[in-house]
Amino acid sequence: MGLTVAEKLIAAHLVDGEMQKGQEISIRIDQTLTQDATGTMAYLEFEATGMDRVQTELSVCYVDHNLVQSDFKNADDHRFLQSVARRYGLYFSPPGNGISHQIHLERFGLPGKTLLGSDSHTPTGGGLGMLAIGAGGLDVAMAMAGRPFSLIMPKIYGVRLVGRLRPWVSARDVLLEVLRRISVKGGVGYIMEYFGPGVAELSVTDRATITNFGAELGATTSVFPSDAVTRAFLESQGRADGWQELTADEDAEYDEVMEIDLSTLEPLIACPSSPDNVVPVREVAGRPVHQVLVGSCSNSSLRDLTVVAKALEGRAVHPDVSFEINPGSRQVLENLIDQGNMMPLVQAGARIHQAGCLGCIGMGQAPATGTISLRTFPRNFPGRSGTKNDQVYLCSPEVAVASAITGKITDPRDLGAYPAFTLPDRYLPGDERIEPPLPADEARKIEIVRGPNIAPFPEFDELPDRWEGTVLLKLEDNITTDHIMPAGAKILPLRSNIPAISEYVFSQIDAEFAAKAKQAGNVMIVGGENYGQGSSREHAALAPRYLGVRVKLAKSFARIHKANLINFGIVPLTFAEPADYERITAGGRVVIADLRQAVASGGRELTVEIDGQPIPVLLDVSDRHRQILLAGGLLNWAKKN
Ligand code: MIC
Ligand code: SF4
Repeated sequence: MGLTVAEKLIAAHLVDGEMQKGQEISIRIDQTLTQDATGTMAYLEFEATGMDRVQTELSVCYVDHNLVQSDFKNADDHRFLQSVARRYGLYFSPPGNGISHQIHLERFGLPGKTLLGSDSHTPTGGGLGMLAIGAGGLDVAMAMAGRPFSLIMPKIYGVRLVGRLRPWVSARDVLLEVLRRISVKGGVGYIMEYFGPGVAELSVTDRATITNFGAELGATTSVFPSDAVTRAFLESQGRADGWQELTADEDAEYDEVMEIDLSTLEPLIACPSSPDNVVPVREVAGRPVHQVLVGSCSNSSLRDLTVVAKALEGRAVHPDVSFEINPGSRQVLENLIDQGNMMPLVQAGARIHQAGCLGCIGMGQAPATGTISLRTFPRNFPGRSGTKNDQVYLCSPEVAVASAITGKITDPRDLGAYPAFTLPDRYLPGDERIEPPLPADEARKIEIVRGPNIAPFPEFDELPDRWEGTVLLKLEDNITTDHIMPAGAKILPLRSNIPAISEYVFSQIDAEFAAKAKQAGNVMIVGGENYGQGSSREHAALAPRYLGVRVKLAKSFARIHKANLINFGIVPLTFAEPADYERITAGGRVVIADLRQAVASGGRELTVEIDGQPIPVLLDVSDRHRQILLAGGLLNWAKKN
């Protein structure tokens, strides 16, 4: 039987296990990326491995999230990261250079390679035909130390594209359509692989928008083939040498297939407050908007900003709208200026920001109370914008600009003719500020700069024989890591300091959670389906663990969060009978009489006693995971081995 693109990528990197769906496999990692908000921890963890230099073909340390320097904390972290990159042989991309995923696509990503990134939107690289996977910082640290990455061999979901997008409809609408069909948990356990004649109609940055936003399906990653379009993109980046063709075999078989006729798509929009709450724009057209943001790793390429600039030529932004541009990278900015497309933005009244994540992670740009904010971002989880009860809609750059002009949600087809534009055959590289790795002898002389914001990594104990605790929270389906460990301008700067950031665990849900957890000492959290969706932030496991959370019981878990729980010694249990969820109340007293023995035994079934009632639960983890849980976490385990 022939292979899909994803299977070929896995086969070429397989170091352990068999490519049988549902079985654990390990793959070699060629490249890694980190961003600052997860990177500081990842490098503290890398240091703990005792390695002298990264072992990958290429590793990049980006600073793109914590750009607001309202005190010393973020600036401290930036200096720490720069010194770490110099010391351990990484590329370093400083603040202002742009978003990790956009820059990686432009300057480093290559078809046929594997990329592990400490950010859930790492699958952006799938647009180039890479196997690009998001993971917790500790997994990325281990990959930098040369260890293979372990994952469950995913099933392959083929998305067959036919036809061609019509004017004013773009890549964002393709994934909104997929989200509309299969929801934020529809991709769990799958790699989404795009194929069919419609693929050739999409540029690499369009493909990257789709694989990036595909993170919202809960998928392991998403991937496109590498073809002539990929080669042309690499040529435009002066990197054609790295091109290789990578396509699925004629007789490749997908576990599921859906077909999308691009020519039938219309402009779509995700309503508050989930990326899968998708409707055609015309259904919500006319609602007044007060903020429109174009940016983020999903939609801030040169193409995206060029369309916006062209649509604004001779037009102005509505006076009630704050229209803001967050460029994806310095390269995007340089080329936009070079092509003469910055002027229409400025003259139309756009607010131009530095390249980076900014409001996408609540670093500024919070919307006004009770108003609608339209964003070309991948996430609109409740409160993520920084405003309580926010009303954030997700849409394409086309819908964004049309709405900014009219002051209300607008189907861009109402603007008339689609603006003509061309993109450069050869981009200005825009990487003046990217520092290449130092040679090993120079690197060894570098001293790592640790400001007071960098707290040492906490020590954790082994799994106890018997565990008794309290159900402190009982939560519904689709709880995000933004609920568990919120971000935003106030909390993000504490990412390098676990004791400090742990004070904010679940603070959106219960402002007293941290105090209650410390008092209870041993805590269990109960959740519904798809628990922990969203970000790769390991702080959503690490900080609760610090507060005494040792067991989580849910109907199902999101992939990265489950891996992070195991990495920090939190036991991820699922209900054997989902109906038992109803039998649990917050405040319940939990006893797991033989926890250690149950984890060590290798058995899948165990019993948890909650308020005296036995509840059958499952522990679906590999043998390696069991060893990690017994040791109290991956770092403890790695030190022993
Ligand atoms: C996000 O979009 O949620 C983030 C912020 O980029 C996260 C990483 C983080 O929490 O630092 C992600 O997507 O993994
Ligand atoms: Fe940054 Fe937003 Fe992309 Fe996360 S989703 S990496 S915060 S731009």
